[in-house]
Amino acid sequence: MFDTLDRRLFLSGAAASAAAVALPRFVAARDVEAAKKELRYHQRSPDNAEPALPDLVQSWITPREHFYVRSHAPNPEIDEKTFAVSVEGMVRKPRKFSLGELREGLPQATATATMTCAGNRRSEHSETKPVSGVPWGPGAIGNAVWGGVPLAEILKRVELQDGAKHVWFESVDHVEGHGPFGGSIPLEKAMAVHSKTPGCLVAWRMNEAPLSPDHGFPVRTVVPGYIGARSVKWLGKIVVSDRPSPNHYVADAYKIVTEATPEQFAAAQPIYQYPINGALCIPPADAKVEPGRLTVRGYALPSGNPGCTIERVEISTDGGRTWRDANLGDKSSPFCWRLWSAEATLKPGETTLVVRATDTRGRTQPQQTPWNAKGYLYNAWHKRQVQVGNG
Ligand SMILES: Nc1nc2c(c(=O)[nH]1)N[C@H]1C(S)=C(S)[C@@H](COP(=O)(O)O)O[C@H]1N2
Ligand SMILES: [Mo]
Repeated sequence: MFDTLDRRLFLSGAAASAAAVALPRFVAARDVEAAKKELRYHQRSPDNAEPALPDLVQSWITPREHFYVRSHAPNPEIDEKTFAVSVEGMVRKPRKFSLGELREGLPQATATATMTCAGNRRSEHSETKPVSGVPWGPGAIGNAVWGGVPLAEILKRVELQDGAKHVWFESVDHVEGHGPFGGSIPLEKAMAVHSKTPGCLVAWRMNEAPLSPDHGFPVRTVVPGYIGARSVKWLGKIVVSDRPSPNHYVADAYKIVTEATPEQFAAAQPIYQYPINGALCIPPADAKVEPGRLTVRGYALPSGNPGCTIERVEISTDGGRTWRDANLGDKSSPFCWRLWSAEATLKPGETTLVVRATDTRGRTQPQQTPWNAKGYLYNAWHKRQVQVGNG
């Protein structure tokens, strides 16, 4: 059933090209829900899951079944008939946008952008000193074609008041002890429309299909270049303000602190952009590697600066003493990862493979990432120890 649905949407999308493609009326939430996932679950309901690393680098666009899920609360119940996104705060014309309006009544755009969790690779922080939180490997990342209404178009329609500086997003979910999940971004980012790089979206499509419940059905924000936490799923409310949101996930989480104390959280700035990153995905940790030639594969993510792309990826087969260039995949654009591969000749025994990426801003993955109490933004050289042959 789902295959048919997907193909139909894909065909209609291709035929209609850039024009807005209306979601067929007969698509029910439960059909979308049937989308299968091939992920390793750290936790269920709320679902927190990442793909096996070899699956992650099979294609530049990550199919939904291999796209990580990071949720703080179980998926909320949605009534499509009454669902609307309200826009309020420092605007002259506060109002609601119905789902029908978001899908068919407003300008549509697509943005190809990589989503990555600030906690991606957290388990490597824990090797220095344990940190709590979902123990992510390097799989909390994925690249998708998002479709929906440019956030700037929505904000234009409600007319911003002078002094507006930040845009808050609030979900309709409920996180135990914290209420709804929320995000916040500077107004400048919310309004940014670059000629070559995608702006922010109030998205209802992912890879030519309606968003699935896991990924925020019916609508979510997509903030290219920023940590995933700013791309709020199950979006119910947008608030324009002169300050960042007081929501827990802006004020007291997603900040770099050495101790998780109220004082440190109050003093630190929210994380917005993600830094350069990269990881080795093939061979995976548990692979049996034979002596001889091996194709090593992985991904590299440029820092979330507008216009920035991956310029170079280097690999080492001796733990980082000597390096050579990897082959870069053809597909590369701002706010998107780049896949890479390299041929390595491995001798029997223990070998440490290492990767580091550099972007067009000259930023390179560091040899070490300073430890922080919440385990965010781990982006050091990625190392993989492999036993070649019987050793
Ligand atoms: N409502 C809501 N939105 C959310 C979250 C959440 O828990 N609830 N998690 C955020 C985080 S931390 C990330 S990394 C991304 C993950 O998006 P995905 O599950 O579609 O991959 O969603 C963000 N949006
Ligand atoms: Mo995240």
